[in-house]
Amino acid sequence: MGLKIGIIGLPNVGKSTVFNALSGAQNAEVANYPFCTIQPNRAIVPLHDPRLEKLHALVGVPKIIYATIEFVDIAGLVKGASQGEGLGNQFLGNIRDVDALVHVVRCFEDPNVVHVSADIKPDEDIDTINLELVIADLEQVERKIERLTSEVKGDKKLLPVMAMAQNLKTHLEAGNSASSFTERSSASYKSLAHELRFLTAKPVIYAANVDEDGLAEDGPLTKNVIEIAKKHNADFLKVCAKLESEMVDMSKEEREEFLALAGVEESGLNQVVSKGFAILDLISFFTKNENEVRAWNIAQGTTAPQAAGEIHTDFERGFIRAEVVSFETFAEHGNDSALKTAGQMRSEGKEYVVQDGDVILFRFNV
Ligand SMILES: Nc1nc2c(ncn2[C@@H]2O[C@H](COP(=O)(O)OP(=O)(O)O)[C@@H](O)[C@H]2O)c(=O)[nH]1
Ligand SMILES: [Mg+2]
Repeated sequence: MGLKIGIIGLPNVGKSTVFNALSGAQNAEVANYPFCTIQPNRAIVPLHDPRLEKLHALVGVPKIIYATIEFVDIAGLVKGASQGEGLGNQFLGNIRDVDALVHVVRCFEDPNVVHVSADIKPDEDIDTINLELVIADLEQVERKIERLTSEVKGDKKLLPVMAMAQNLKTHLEAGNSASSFTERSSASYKSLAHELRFLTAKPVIYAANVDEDGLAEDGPLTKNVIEIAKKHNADFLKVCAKLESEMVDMSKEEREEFLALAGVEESGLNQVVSKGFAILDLISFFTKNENEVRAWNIAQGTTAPQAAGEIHTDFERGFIRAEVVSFETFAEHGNDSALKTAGQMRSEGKEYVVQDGDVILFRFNV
């Protein structure tokens, strides 16, 4: 599954610094002026999973291939972006392509780094960005209503969609996001959302970018972000982008020591990746052969043939059955022959819904 998470926020809040640390490479230029990152920058980030590492050790094959998430550093969101300010429209298009958003909010004080407004007020900064997203969605809905106005004349079945679009328009006009629209479960809304891919319907994680002191203890700016995340029913995490970027070239041990010194247990970046994965409602399954063990991301509820299709479309078409064992059971027995002797390897058919942590061997015809 091509999972994409967009990093958004006002200029100079630390998006590219977070992105660089994530990609581990300094390929998104970090600079102290707005609009530095004009092209969207993309990084493929592995999703570390201790289960896969254990599997790798047990199976003893050369390669370990993690499931990945793609991060996109999206620049240029400023007040007026939806009206084309600061190359705004182009950036809004980039956001439409992603599955979830990490909204970086500046909570560090540094007189050397220019902020877009005189003071750092997280709630106002967040509102500025969110309002641009709402306006962009509103424009989509308005254009859709225009199209529907002529289409309903020939097709009365479109009337409920039209009514829904009108309701949604009213909802957005009041400054609300699509994710708080109460009719989200209706078929008409779903067809609109599927077509228009609302920016404000995407799951959001608010990431407070704090200074070193802010990591150990929440300051007033961070508390402000936490409050807003609660209000929006969104996830929250804290990251010190500057610190993370200093850790890029360190070994695992050095990093742990460094984090301990800063008074934190888990790196903010790890949380960006793991919360990003969690928010997308995904699970992982594992495959293995003589060369590699590998993890794959799938949505909850994916059937065995669909999961096989993640690996190769031919696998889905020619699917016969899947030999399945849970990670825990595999780890308990240690290898395939022990599993078989114990009668623990299950043979599953087309209807089987893959579970998180399944170790699977697909049988198929080509
Ligand atoms: N003091 C401090 N400066 C930071 C932090 N994160 C980013 N910066 C600086 O803020 C400036 C803008 O960062 P950048 O990542 O380019 O912001 P972007 O415009 O949101 O992509 C750069 O000079 C960074 O070094 C931080 O956590 N603390
Ligand atoms: Mg940037």
